[in-house]
Amino acid sequence: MSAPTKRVLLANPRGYCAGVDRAVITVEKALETYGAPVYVRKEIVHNRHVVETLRERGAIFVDEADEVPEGALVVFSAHGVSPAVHEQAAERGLRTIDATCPLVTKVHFEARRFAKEDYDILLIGHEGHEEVEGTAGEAPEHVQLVDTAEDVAKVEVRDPSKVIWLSQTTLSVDETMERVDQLRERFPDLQNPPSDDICYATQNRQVAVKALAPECELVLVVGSQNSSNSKRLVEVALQAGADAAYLVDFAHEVQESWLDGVSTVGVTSGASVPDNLVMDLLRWLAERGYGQVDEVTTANEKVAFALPAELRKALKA
Ligand code: 2E4
Ligand code: SF4
Repeated sequence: MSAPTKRVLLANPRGYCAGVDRAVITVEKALETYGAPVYVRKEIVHNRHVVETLRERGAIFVDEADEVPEGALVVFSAHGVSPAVHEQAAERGLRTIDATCPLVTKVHFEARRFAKEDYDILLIGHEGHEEVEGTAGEAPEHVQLVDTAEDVAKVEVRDPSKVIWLSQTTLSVDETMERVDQLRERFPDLQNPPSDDICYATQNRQVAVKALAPECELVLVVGSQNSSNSKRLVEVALQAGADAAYLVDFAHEVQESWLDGVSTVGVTSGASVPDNLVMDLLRWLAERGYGQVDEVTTANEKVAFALPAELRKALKA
């Protein structure tokens, strides 16, 4: 009997989204334009390789704006910041470039708008994640964070006819809808956001991994441990029928034993992952007999965002 064919199913879309591309280019251009060091509040995107590469070029990553020397230049990460962080930066006389993804900014607008209309806002998202800290910070008096199913029972609202849910941009679509159903059982008049908060890139990457996972004994997701959207791809792959799924930053982290008895390996990557890391993984797999690569395409992305206005102005000058 001949051995079963070994192959890779490669998800498309995968990797960089428009918001990450913009944020990474923002730091690169800031370094070129102003010279090192350029301070960056938090990781510009949640990817070890990206952060290390920018650090080598002169970016200094800090946790808070008060670690930046007065008058220096600081870039805010793609995940967004609360108004309090903008105020803190202004107090220290910092020059700022805001690399918040426009699709995160859209959710900030929604939070401000519904707070102004005096809604109770139920923000579905992961406790402690920078993005929900920024969004909630737009209207702390009006926002309650709903992370787990247990949180649903803890919610208290002033007027059950004036409640809306919003969400983090990088959640699992299915899990979020579960949470919404649970919330709606408690608050039947719960309103939906005016448009999807889970962004196009998050949704497209989940659809692509769902399409290939049922055929895979193993799915490898390239991405970092602190990357919400990358972690969700592992969960979605498992829910869609993959026998096993793992998150790895680099090809060398894949354990040979994961390949035992595997004929089809699914490969994808999070929205913060440069494609050269996926190419490294494909080479690593080819060296082990998985040289046949078939792409599974479920969407054709054409989204692009202009660079932050502060930077465009400087580049024109
Ligand atoms: C900003 C918003 O949010 P997550 O942890 O998935 O961030 P990551 O940096 O991995 O991905 C890019 C990104 C940035 C996603 N949403
Ligand atoms: Fe923006 Fe979506 Fe990319 Fe996040 S994953 S940076 S919200 S496009």
